[in-house]
Amino acid sequence: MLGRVEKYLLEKIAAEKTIHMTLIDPEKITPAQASIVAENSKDSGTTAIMIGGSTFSSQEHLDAVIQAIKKAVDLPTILFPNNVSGISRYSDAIWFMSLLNSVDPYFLVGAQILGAPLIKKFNIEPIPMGYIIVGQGGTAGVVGKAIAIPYDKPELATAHALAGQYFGMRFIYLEGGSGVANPVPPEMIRTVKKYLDATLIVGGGIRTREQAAAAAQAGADIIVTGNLIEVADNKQRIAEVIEGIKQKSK
Ligand code: 1GP
Repeated sequence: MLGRVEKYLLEKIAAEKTIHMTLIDPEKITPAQASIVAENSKDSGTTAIMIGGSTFSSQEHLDAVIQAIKKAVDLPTILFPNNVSGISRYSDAIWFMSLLNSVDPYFLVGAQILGAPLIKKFNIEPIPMGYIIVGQGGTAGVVGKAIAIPYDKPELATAHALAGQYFGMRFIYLEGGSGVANPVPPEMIRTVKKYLDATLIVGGGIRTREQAAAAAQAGADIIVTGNLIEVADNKQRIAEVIEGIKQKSK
């Protein structure tokens, strides 16, 4: 049976075609700032809040950030962990993810084995997701020891995505890397989407209405933005990205 958060996401995608999620990196923000970002993002029309980063934030701080978000908005929270330390009892759900193009078994299945008992204990909803790093890959690529798939090799991204699907992962994430200059190209999204029978998430370097519209039109079901919350006019900028998604939605 599907969990509550996954069901909510699928219903939103069915109704709106493509949805937006805001990624909050706990390392870069105080709990008070996180509540403001969550409120602003909700006002702009985001569907859920993801929490995670590529480097380290203390467990205590992560817990405080999530508690602040939960207090501020009634949107679901989904952990986006880079390691076992990215698990918090206060989140509704967690991307139970494997970095499919990592050369290190720790990021394929090792961290997941260490984290699984905690997820059970805390009763967090696990949502199975295959994570694929493409293009420059940013910090996530380095930390996760991934062999990033070049943007001009959409067929390789498709092979990874299909492998994830056949393993039973219901979500596939094409990650260009946080803050990268060039987001995942529409051609790669289109090719993966054509063959994939899973929900497709795209993120990394999406900053404008046009980029979001192009990703939505190419077939992204979920578009994630993280860095955008750091700019002064973040509320406006996130609203523009969501407008782009709506205008050009598939
Ligand atoms: C990173 O895909 C996300 O994991 C979001 O990237 O921070 O560039 O929006 P940005």
